[in-house]
Amino acid sequence: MKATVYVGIGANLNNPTEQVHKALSKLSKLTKSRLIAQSSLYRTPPMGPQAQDDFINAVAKLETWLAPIELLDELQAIENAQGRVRKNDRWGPRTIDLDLLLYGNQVIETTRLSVPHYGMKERAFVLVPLAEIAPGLILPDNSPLIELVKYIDIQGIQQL
Ligand code: A4P
Ligand code: MG
Repeated sequence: MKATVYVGIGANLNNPTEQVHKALSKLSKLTKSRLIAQSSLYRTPPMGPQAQDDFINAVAKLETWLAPIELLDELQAIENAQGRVRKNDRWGPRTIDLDLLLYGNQVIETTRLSVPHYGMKERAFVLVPLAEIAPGLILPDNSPLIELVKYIDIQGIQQL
């Protein structure tokens, strides 16, 4: 069955702007899927350890015939192809991070996958680009995206 999904993209190493563009290009060619919309790129202050560069963030909207876990596999393959090295430093620097934010209206809790992404409701670097391409979105828990955006701290978020 076809689903509308949103993917959060983040990078802060090795020319992050180029990393985000590369990831968007890969997403536009993803098997069994179609890229419907992409947000602007945003420069955002790091959440977590502050001694790292600013991030470049964006959000992509896709239609996909891939099952959630198949989509996660594809996203991780893109991360790996772009030289993502998984380290133990939580929220540390990365060449590319692709998070499955939403898969239709589904709520998924498995060992490999939590959807909606656990942090998305508190993160300006997710909500702002998401609201740019999906202003009318209602999350699976029935919260309207515009309500969430009203109350988050958007200081330091710069649309490029
Ligand atoms: N996983 C479970 N659910 C999902 C999902 N919905 N999407 C599992 C993607 N993966 C999901 O992910 C670890 C495991 O989570 C995966 O193997 C998958 O099975 P990871 O990408 O290796 O780990 P991570 O991203 O380092 O960890 P975490 O805690 O998810 O980090 P976040 O939450 O992604 O935060 N500051 C700014 N300004 N912008 C950013 O983009 N990003 C982070 C990382 C920190 N600070 C940031 C930003
Ligand atoms: Mg991640």
